[in-house]
Amino acid sequence: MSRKKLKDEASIKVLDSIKGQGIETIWDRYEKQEPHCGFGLLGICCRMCNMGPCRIDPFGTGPQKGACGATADTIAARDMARSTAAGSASHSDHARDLAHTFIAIGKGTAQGYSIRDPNKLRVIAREYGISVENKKDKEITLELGEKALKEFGKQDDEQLTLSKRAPKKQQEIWKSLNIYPRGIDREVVETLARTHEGMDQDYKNLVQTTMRTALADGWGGSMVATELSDILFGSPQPIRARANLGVLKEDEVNIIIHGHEPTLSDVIVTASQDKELLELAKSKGAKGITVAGICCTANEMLMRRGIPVAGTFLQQELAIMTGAVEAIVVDIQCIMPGIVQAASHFHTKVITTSSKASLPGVGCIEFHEDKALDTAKRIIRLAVENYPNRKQDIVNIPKESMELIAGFTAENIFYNLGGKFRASYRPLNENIANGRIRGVAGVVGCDNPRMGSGSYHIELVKELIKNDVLVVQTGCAALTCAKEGLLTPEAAIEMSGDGLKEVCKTVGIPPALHVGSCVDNSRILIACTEMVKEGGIGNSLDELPVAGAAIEWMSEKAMAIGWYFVASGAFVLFGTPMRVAGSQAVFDYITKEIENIVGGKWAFEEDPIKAAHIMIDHIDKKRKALKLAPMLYKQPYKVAV
Ligand code: BF8
Repeated sequence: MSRKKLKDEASIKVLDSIKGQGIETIWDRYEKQEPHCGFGLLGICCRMCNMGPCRIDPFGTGPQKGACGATADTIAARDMARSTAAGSASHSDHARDLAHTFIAIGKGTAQGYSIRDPNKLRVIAREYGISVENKKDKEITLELGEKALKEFGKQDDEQLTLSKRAPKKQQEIWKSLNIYPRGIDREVVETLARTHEGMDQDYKNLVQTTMRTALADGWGGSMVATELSDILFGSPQPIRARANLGVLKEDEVNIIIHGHEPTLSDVIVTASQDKELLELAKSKGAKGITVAGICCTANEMLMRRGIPVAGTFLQQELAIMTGAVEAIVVDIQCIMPGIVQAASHFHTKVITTSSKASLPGVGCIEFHEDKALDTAKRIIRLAVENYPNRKQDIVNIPKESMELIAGFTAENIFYNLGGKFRASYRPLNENIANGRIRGVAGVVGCDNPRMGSGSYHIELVKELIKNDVLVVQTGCAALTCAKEGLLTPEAAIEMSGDGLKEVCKTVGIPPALHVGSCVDNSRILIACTEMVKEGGIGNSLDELPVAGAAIEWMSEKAMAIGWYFVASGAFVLFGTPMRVAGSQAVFDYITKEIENIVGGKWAFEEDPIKAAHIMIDHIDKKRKALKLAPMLYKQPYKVAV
């Protein structure tokens, strides 16, 4: 069933090629899980203590309380809070590792790194209160790394990126609601403590801690990860590349980099050009070395170095099944255990590099900054030496790959919209105000076999741009839409509404802008803040004609992202409710009532066309409240929802 919604030709071809060989994929395993447990889906199964698991009867005839007396409201809200804390912890721990890398660079113990954006180093250092006058990069890098690291452990003080950047109105709301986050670690720990058996039982209070923890991530952990990555690996600039399995090469050594932290992958990309290793590859019969990415490591390397993208989360096993991958090198997050089983049918070596993400039976070449280049070379050598083991007769690389433009940021986007003579958000705000652009939508997050296996993102984005909504994208949603050609300027001409087409054509940008990996959703927060600062389309984030969606969301990180946007005043749509539908009270609270409290709220809709129009309706509601001009051009059609 779930495979029927998969529309990606390259993926379908690989799946067809392995038919009848007893090789399992995520779709097979997903289908074996069906029908899924209704209690679990509704969020009314409690596993917090050893009196349970306790289940609440959703039809009202069976038990309505767990053994301790917990209701569906407590159980659902508690589960949501814990998941959001896990998601926030994942993004933020990624940021912490980068801070450690900065310290290592500053101390001169890191190997193979240089600061690629010294200007941004100084800008961010100043923001952190570090004096930069007459100081060398190394010195500032050390101080910034140490300061950034301190953000995690703050007990009562505010995080700097948040207090200095978030719009005033949002900060006042957070203070009045007692959801102004303190240090990242404190918020995550407190959420875990508050969700222990016998602790917080009031669902509204639990939603409060959920929002505070997510805000600590969005305006803190994730934002720190983005800024430090820009400084270290270079601030992205629009760059052309290609995406989909067709980027793998039949006659070269193919190495997949997969995960989220680019600290090792960046050095792998550099080392793949090493003369000695290229010679070694030739001696083994390969014409060269191709490094291609999967998931957010792909996004990080794509937007900074133009590295091709092999695929999304759902394509990690499929890349191996082309038979043409010598090594898949994984760091952290979104690494399916299934890749080990997939690799066992082929010659591919799976290499883990972090002690935080170990796979049973798989060798780890642990990454440490002081030996980064040596480690990268060792990994590449292993891959190259594995090339003769490739069975050329079973190699099946689909030809599909698509051109894309990646690398837009909150900083460079105004150059692209206004040109160097008008480098501000004014052109964007003006075109929203005058009705050429209806508003802006973030379409982000995972691809999920429960949903459209990526196809829902594509349908959603096509419907949005057709109705003059400018789209910004991160994560696997961005990679999925890239494969469909939506991240090209041509998509504006072929698929956008007349107003959006006019703007994109004038400045030569795609109607869907790639703004990075999942931690880079923080860029969208900053871009929205800049839109507020520029004026004319809302005085705070909740007034802007914007909306967000992670229609195929899968990971807990997506929940953290969704929550920090809602708490910041945005409208956020997920395809399925976050395991809270078993509590009517929690469901109503987060989809309705909460809008009067923080300005943002949730919506849940699986049908991508309906989802697009729910978002468009929200954008139109905001336009109306702001008394903006009617849309300039008649729209193609409007779906009644
Ligand atoms: O962090 S979009 S599947 S890769 S969780 Fe994972 Fe989801 Fe992809 Fe990036 Ni984000």
